[in-house]
Amino acid sequence: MLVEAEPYDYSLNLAVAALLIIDMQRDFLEPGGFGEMLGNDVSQLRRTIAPNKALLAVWRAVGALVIHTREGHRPDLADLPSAKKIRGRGATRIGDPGPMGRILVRGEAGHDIIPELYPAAGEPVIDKPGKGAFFATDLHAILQNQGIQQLVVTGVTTEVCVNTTVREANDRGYDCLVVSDCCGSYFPEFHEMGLRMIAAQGGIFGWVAPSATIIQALKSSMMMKESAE
Ligand code: TIU
Repeated sequence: MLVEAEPYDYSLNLAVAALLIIDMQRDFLEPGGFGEMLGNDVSQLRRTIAPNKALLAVWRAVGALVIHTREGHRPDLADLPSAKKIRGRGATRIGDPGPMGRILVRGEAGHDIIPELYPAAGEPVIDKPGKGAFFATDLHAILQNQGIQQLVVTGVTTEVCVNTTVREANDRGYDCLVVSDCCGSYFPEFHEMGLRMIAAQGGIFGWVAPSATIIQALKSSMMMKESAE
């Protein structure tokens, strides 16, 4: 199916496509977590919840693969580089206690995915120690094992974990379609530029389209499938 996108139509093939939802965690979207600890206004990200919910519902209805990621570290912090721990010179750091448990530590409430987008049984969750979802994870192996070639990418934040992941995916041969309103940044101008950097130069890293266009295409394909049956 063709999805109208920047810089040109994206040819979405659900048999080889996965929806990759990046780091929609309480630590980034709710007060008291890592995002706020870095000095950010978390309300900037919350506008992405409703469109992600709508896209996720339709994606699940068509029966295509959904993968979630979470940024965070082992409780013993053995996988936390000192450079990452001390960066920002903040009073509260990764691993320190916060209102939702230890900041960005696996198993803590703040590290988990927000209830609105909680993974369904059987949907892989990738725990990643870095900004990119491929670094030090089994994401590439999981995608290869399922024959995935296309990634529809959403989540936070546009210029940090979404951009890093899309760049990593691009170099590994995946065609990424980034969903503009399903991504968000603490900085609106970085969100805008983060998306433009992906689609510029003929789609140097991938394609960009709004969720409404993708949802429309998915619903049309479901209707065509039903009428053929
Ligand atoms: N700070 C910021 O914008 N993002 C992160 O630290 N991680 C993700 O983007 N997930």
